[in-house]
Amino acid sequence: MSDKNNDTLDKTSASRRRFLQAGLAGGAVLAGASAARAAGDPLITEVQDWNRYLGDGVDANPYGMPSEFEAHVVRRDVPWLTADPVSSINFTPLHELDGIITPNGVCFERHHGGTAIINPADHRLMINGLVDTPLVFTMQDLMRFPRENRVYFLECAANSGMEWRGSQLNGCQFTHGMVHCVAYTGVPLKYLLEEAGVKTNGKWVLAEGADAAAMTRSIPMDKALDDCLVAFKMNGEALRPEQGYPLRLVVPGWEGNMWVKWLRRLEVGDEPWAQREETSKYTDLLANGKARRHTWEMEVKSVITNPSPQAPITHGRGQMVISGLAWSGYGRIQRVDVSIDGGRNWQTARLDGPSLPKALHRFYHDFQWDGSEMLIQSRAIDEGGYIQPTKDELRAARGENSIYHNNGIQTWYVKADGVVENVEVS
Ligand SMILES: Nc1nc2c(c(=O)[nH]1)N[C@H]1C(S)=C(S)[C@@H](COP(=O)(O)O)O[C@H]1N2
Ligand SMILES: [Mo]
Repeated sequence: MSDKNNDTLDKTSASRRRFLQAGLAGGAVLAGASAARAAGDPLITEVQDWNRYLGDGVDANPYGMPSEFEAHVVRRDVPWLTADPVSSINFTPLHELDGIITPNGVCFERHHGGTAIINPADHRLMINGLVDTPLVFTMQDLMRFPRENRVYFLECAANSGMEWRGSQLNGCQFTHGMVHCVAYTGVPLKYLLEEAGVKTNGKWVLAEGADAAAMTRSIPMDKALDDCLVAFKMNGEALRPEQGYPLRLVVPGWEGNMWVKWLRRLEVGDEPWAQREETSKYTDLLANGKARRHTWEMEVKSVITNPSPQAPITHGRGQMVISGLAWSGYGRIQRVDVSIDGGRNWQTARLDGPSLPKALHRFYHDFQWDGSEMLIQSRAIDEGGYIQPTKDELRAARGENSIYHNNGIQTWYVKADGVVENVEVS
């Protein structure tokens, strides 16, 4: 009798397992989400305060802020990297975000001389050097030029730099959080240069910031005329002060350092200027003692944002989602592969959301976790066919002295209890 019952039970649970596997897309039956389980739950059986009392009126928040329960979703820094906050860096909380757009309040900040506070009425943009007519624009002048809206990622060349010699920081916010992706509104730089009239020997543009660091970078004329923007809005509203209010240069796909904030001057010249930020910094020292310079493009890269060390698995085995970001300074992402066994086997992930050139792409891998340890990795391929390298491949090509342009494949070690650690496999 009891044997029979056990048989029946076994059959039931076996067929239920099959259903869970086959019924992924429907998602109707999820472990832990059944109505029966909620039967004695006071959150179901009793009326809650927020259901009983009136809430705040429309005047409570003239400028809306995230829910108080999202207070942990903030930029964070790494104390040993942040000896002096005016020349430092904080990181985007990638593991708390989804989709492809970074909310303005959590875009990572990198500044060399603190945040300049500029009244737009006092801001000027000068174009000088090898031009027919040197010009000075007010913000109002700029509003008279045709403007465009485009979504781009900005990645600091030093993103993942602390991981060159081995895994170190425990969280994708810290290993990969020097990136954000924003919808910019701005005037194509080409229109402003055309207005000034670039002389035939004008081959380079020096962009200069109005901050205390007066950041300067040389940009080749081809790029300046191609897709650069002089932007004043991010995600529909004015740039945040930290992001260069009232004006910043957008240099799509190229290293963040060139995206000069608080943009005050563009000088046209016939050769690069060899400024600090393109000689002693933002060059890549190779094993043979020579340095790569003018390494502008941010090459194809990806990272799994969930699960990750700051975002462990808390729901147990069964149906789950691996999620992450992929991007390439050369264009669109064509494909992302995900591995759960340290790169031995790969599955094609599902790209979702707009696929825009030089923007973040969101990927998902929906699968059944059997509860055993995993070494999870993602590997992106861009539309040019460039495949994201392993960290070993990267070191074989560039040695171990580099800081910048680390686009190697990241590994997260997921333990059976769902806790995640930053590791490397070779
Ligand atoms: N004027 C100015 N522009 C600047 C910087 C700066 O310190 N001053 N930092 C650069 C660096 S190194 C990076 S990575 C990006 C960071 O942009 P964000 O603060 O919007 O993330 O801005 C760049 N533009
Ligand atoms: Mo940077």
